[in-house]
Order: sequence, then C-alpha cells, then structure tokens
Amino acid sequence: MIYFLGLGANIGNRIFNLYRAIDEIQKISGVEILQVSSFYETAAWGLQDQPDFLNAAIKISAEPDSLKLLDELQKIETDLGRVRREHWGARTIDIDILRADTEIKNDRLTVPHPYLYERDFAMIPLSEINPDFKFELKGDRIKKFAGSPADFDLKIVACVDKNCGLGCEGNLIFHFPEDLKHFRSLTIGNTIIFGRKTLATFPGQKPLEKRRNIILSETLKNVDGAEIVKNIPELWRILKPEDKNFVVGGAKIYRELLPFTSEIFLTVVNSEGCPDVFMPDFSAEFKPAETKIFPDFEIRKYIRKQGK
Ligand code: A4P
Ligand code: MG
Repeated sequence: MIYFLGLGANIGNRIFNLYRAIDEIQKISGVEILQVSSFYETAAWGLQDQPDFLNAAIKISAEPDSLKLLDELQKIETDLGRVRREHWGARTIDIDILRADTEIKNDRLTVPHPYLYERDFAMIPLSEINPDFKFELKGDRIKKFAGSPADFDLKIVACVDKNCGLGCEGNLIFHFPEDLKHFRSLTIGNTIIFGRKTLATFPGQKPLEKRRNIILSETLKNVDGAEIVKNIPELWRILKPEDKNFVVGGAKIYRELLPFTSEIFLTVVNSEGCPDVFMPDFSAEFKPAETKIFPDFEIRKYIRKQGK
C-alpha cells in the first residue's frame, strides 16, 4: 500500500532530526521510500507560541498493515527523543500519516489526517511530490529551507546484464571501452558516491582521480583521496547543492539512495553474466527518457515520472 507521511520538527537540530527520521523509516522492514519532498520552514500552527517547524512529506510503499506501520513510526518518534507532552506542542520529530490509498478510520488512526487540508505545512510538501492532490492555500507563513535531500543533484550510474544483474562476487561483469568513456564523461569533475565493495573493484582498489570520492561505509576508517561517511544522514551533511553527484554502486548503495535520485543512467549489456546481486526495480517511479545504442550494449537514461 502507498502512504504519504508528514514529518515535522521544531526542537534540537531540526534538519538532522528530519534526516534521521527518513533514514529510520527506510529501515522499517517491508517499507520502501519512493520520494522525499523539499524541506520547508513553517510558522507553528495550533499552539503558536513555539519555535518554527521544519516540515517535509515523503511517499512510501509499505507491506505492514496501517496499525503496524503506526507502531513503527511512533517507535521512531520515541527513539529520536520525542516526549509526548502537550497536544500540538513542540517536538523533536512528529510523523503523521497524511494520506493512503484508502481511507482509514478506527480508534487509533484517521486517514486522511483530520487537519490535512487546514495545514499549508502539510499540503505544500505533499503536493510537491504528488501534484494531483489539489488544495486551497491558507496563507500560513512557510518558505523552502535549503539542505533537504531533494536539493542535491543525485544520479545513478550502473551497468547491468540483460537480467538486471549488477555484479559477480564483487566484480563488475563487463568492461567496454565505450561504456568507460561514458562513465568518465559523466563523472570527471564531479562527485561519485559508492560503497566499500565498489572501491575494491576500482583500479588498484583506490578512489578514482579527478573526482570527489565519497564512500558510504560503516566499517572503513581512512582511505587516501576519499571522504568516508558512516550513514546517509552524514552524507546529506557534506553534499553541496551546486555539485553533481553520481551514485556508482554497489547494489546496497543503489537501493538506499534510489529514493533521492532524479535520473538513472543504465548501461544494459546484451548478454548474461553470472550476477549474484541485482539492480533494485525502479520502474514504478521512473520512465525511460532516451537510449543510445552501441554494438554490444545500450545506454538508457531514465527520469522520475513525477518531478523530484
Ligand atoms: N492518529 C490518528 N490519526 C493519525 C494519523 N493520520 N497519523 C492518532 C498519525 N497519528 C494519528 O498523535 C496522537 C494520536 O493520533 C496518535 O497516538 C495516533 O493514534 P500524537 O502524535 O501522539 O500527538 P500530537 O502530534 O500532539 O497530536 P496530533 O493531533 O497528531 O498533532 P499534529 O496534528 O501532529 O500536530 N505546526 C507546524 N508549522 N508544523 C507542524 O509539523 N505539528 C503540530 C502537531 C502542530 N503544529 C505544527 C506542526
Ligand atoms: Mg502527530
């Protein structure tokens, strides 16, 4: 089932609270984040004598039923330090279920959220990721806040065989000079983001020259010529909105960063490797944009169906 969630924070490091909440939601078993809105700074609604909020909306698909999902979301609120004190009061993180595929009404849950259409702080981020949701602006004070994952230019570059296989025991399956040229022309002068196993497939197992190398790894300590971040919230802290960032593997990193990606460059080789890892399925959220055909492979570009 598809759900749209609203996130809000107005105590502590508000932006980091949102980063962490998104990261924790992505870790819920059976939940996949599909899209994340910009962050907005908003005047407190309801109880007005409290600091401004940062608000955002995200779209997820979730296998757990709605009450199980609510339990998981409330657990994240608690883990991130939220103490329920006053209704509509200040909080480190608040996660509400704004909308779902169906209406829900029971003693724990009302979806759509009862005040949804009264609140610009919920509807503006929500309509950014789903422009089909029409609403009337209430005129509350709200402005975009820089530094959301949606503000970073993130693209995936990957090479797969015809079964969407990515790799074989840590090695890339194919090496075509024309594809390497394409990879270099995209990435040189820009940032590449990858995991520990992908580092091991680079020449000399070293970061690639002429690019900013960022490794996403919990275990690596120091690597000459690269910056290491332990988790995705740390990644958002060091990316720059003016930079172009390419996610170059492996499978786990593709899966984790797919929700924040605007474009995918997929080299599809016209044969079968012996893959043990696969590209995550992105067909629900992305559509083909252009294809370049070469003798042994083609390079397909995909873009998001609905603006980032
Ligand atoms: N509940 C019922 N329906 C839902 C739903 N759709 N999503 C129940 C989530 N929870 C839902 O919520 C109380 C109970 O509501 C839950 O146990 C659940 O079973 P809570 O989060 O414990 O309490 P709360 O958040 O103080 O109350 P409430 O009514 O959820 O407050 P809101 O609506 O979340 O408002 N101003 C700005 N600018 N930005 C904000 O983010 N947030 C609030 C809180 C007030 N003003 C704000 C903002
Ligand atoms: Mg709430």
